[in-house]
Amino acid sequence: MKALFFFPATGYYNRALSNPLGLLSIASFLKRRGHDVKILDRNIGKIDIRREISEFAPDAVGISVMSARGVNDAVKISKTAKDAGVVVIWGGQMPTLSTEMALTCPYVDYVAMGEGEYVWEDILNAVSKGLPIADIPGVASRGENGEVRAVPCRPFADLRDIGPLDFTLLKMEKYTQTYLGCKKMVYLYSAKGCPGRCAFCSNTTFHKSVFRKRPVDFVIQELKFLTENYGVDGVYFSDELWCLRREEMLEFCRELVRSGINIRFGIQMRVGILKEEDYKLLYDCGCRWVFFGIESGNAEMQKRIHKYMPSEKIRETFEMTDRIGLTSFASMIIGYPDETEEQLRDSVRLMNSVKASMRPVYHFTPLPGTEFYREVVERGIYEPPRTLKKMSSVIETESLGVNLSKVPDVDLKVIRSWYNWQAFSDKSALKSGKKFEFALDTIRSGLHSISMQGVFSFFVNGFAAFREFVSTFWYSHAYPDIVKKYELNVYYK
Ligand code: B12
Ligand code: SF4
Repeated sequence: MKALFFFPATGYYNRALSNPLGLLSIASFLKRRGHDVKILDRNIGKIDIRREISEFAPDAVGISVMSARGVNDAVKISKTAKDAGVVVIWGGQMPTLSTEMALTCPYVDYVAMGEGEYVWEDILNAVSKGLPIADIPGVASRGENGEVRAVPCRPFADLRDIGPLDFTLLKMEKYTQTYLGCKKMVYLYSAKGCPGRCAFCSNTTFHKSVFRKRPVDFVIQELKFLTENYGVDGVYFSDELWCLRREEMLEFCRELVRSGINIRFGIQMRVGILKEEDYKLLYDCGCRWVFFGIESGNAEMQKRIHKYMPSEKIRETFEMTDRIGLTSFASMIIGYPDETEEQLRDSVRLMNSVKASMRPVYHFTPLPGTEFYREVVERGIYEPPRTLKKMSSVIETESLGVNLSKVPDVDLKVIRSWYNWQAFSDKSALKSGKKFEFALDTIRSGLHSISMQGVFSFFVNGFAAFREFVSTFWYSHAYPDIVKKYELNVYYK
């Protein structure tokens, strides 16, 4: 059977293009099972949807909708596929967490919820035998009266059964980017989920707070393939949590050294799991950056978001990574529901007292599938978008969509812009010591990403990038009173 997968265009996006791992995993799995598969990423190059569908003649079209950003293009692809008479299935985070909303699109036949590998295999088998798709575990559909009917998902798959990624299914050369000293960095995943229950994060719903590590031999095999065939010299492990147990780290390091692969990599970790000697070992094996979500510096807020991370422990961790020479990221969320100026000041204080190289700050966004989303909707203080069109205008976490805190909008914008500007104007402490490394990486990857989508998009997206730059500059320079109020410019030793 033939399956054609699309990754929708996200429009203007200030980050580099990155290889769609979810679709790659599904397609690799199906290919190994004898199906004919193709992945088309609408973010790289111009893709004529109609022509591709007519030439490939798929039995079903799958669209990966990661967030609200992909919705507009996903609708466009779905309409074209439906016009061609092909079954259309949406999957990924957005349709899993907002299933009813996804099914309001008249061109979507089904939503496949959760992990896509086995449900797709079932769908292709059903299509080949003419059996009903709506009865398959993990499939949601509209009933006769328009009501949503969802069959519960299978239990999570064993990641060994899902198998390794087949990178030949993507144009990997289009996705390599410069990043923190790497000339050709790509995304890879080595784990799924996280045992955490943070109130703002959809991991609790999507991964049911279950952490699963991929077999290390798959990851090593993939690293080998990437380095040998595409000259990849860096990998960003995009897992929510790279490792939960020290033994997993030890096993990876041992196997990486044994393989002889020479690569730089970055990971996302939680404070308190690894010790200094572990980070030292990771550094010796090629790890160069570690991302920590510290989320808030206020004890009460830490409790409310279920992070329970003492500030002292956070500071110790950053001192440790600093001593080792790792580039470290301390990431914070601002504008939580009911957050006060005092609580925000505590966050700024913590941010400015940790020895982090970079301090990314994100605006709180009520994401479907999260505890905060349910809470603010129930309390009636947040009116979620009721249509796909409205939903697609929500730019999660990067811009201030809705402010549910007790802090004025402008304060939130100044705080985020302040830290962004510090990174952009080279006032961060990147460990490579290269001048304006972050700014140059951002500009290079931004230009690469917007140049991929054709001349018209280049100008539209270029203008959006320019507007964002001006806004960051403005908010970080034009409000000295707010900078003073939160002591944004006071860094502690
Ligand atoms: C890597 C990553 C990125 C990369 C994207 C790389 C890429 N091109 O795929 C970058 C950095 C560019 C990125 C950007 C954004 N991201 Co992001 N990202 C992630 C991250 C950390 C990992 C995703 C991943 O690759 N996982 C590994 C693969 C194997 O799993 P998967 O993607 O979930 O795919 C499986 C299933 O979802 C399903 N599936 C996927 N596609 C399809 C399609 C079909 C048809 C079917 C049936 C099934 C299916 O099957 C797959 C295999 O099992 C997740 C968190 C997470 N760990 O899930 C956040 C996450 C998906 N991102 C998120 C957000 C908010 C964003 C941004 C909006 C951030 C921003 N402010 O700009 C943008 C949106 C970009 C977009 N395209 O819409 C949220 C989404 C929340 C939501 N939807 O409500 C997440 C969940 C993080 C979080 N907890 O908040 N992201
Ligand atoms: S925010 Fe991070 S630590 Fe918290 S639940 Fe989500 S993935 Fe886990």
